[in-house]
Amino acid sequence: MTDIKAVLRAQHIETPSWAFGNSGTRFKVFAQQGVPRDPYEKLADAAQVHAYTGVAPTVALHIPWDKVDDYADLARHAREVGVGIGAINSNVFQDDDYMLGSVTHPSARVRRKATDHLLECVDIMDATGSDTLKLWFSDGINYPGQDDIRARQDRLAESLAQVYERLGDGQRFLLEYKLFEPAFYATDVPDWGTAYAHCVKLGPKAQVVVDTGHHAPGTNIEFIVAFLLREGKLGGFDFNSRFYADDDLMVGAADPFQLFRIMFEVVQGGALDDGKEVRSTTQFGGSAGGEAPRRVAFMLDQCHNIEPKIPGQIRSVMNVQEATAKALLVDREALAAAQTEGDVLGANAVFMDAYNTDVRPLLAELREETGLAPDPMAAYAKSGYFEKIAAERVGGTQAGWGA
Ligand code: PSV
Ligand code: MN
Repeated sequence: MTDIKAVLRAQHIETPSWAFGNSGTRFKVFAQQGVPRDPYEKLADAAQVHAYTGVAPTVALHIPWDKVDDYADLARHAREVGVGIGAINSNVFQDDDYMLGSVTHPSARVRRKATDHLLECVDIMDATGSDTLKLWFSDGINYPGQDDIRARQDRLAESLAQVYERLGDGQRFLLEYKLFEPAFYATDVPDWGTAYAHCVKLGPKAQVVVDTGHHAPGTNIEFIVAFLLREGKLGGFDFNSRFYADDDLMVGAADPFQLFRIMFEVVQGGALDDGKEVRSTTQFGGSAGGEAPRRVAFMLDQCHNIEPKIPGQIRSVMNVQEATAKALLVDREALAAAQTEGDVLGANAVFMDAYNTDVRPLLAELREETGLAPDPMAAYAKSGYFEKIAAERVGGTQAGWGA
């Protein structure tokens, strides 16, 4: 039987540096008190999330939002405050040159510039020790006939191949898809199938990342998760929740049942087996040779536009933990037996029993066993950290997403 507590103790949820900066919609970015002025302060805030939850030991960076002169020094600072550097997120969507696309742009000069940025991100992985590059392209077209859809796929493939070649041993990239926005007619990587096809062609160091906010309403995300895991091509998640489009709200806030269903497929697919998900490196998926990290990265990709940021991240991590605990509680033997017998209602009851279990006491107990406070939200609120950063971080320019 699965040792549920051991798996939960080994869980690893990655926080995004940008969640600690100011954010908003295209209508307004609201400034909050105590917001970091630089990547060093973002890492210090992310370390608070890990300090109170015990399961958020790495932080994703976004380049150029987290551009510094010395990345090795930034990684040293991260270690000093108690976290590590996670995925490096590229950004080829905020330069005037990218109005008509980045790696799929009709101009070879712009494509070169975009691909060079992606290669620079691999240099940053080398300097920080990160093993994962996350690629999301805002590329697409707004009007029928604007550009050649098929030629844009060729250009995408050519750029991805260059980045793939540059990856070192133990490094990988995750290709992220998104249905629409900012392109409104045809996005160049709109869905998991497109991302999957490019990754399969490239080999084991290319995997798909599922951002839970990037689908058409009603899409069965857990099916995608099950399929990609079966193919060895699920590289990770960008967790968040949504009511309408890519809302980037706290994961588990809009639809905790969906999060549970996703985490159940993660458990079923063996991605959390005995807590071994953390940084094992064995060949996984694809056809070509080469070592690639096997783990599924559980990352948050959220913005806290109106709620305080550090508690917003703590709550999100707890929501993922709760969904994971419930998924682990599913009696899989009983479920399999009911399924084999064709007992539709019995199988559904096994599933729902786990979802309807209150796992908060279990998680509180687990935290106490590992020397943490049982309620991370209350412990953080009592710590005085917010009052300290609000008083200290005066002057300078608060970090934002550069929109
Ligand atoms: C795009 O919407 C996205 O999900 C990508 O992961 C970006 O890197 C991130 O959001 C920026 O917040
Ligand atoms: Mn994302």
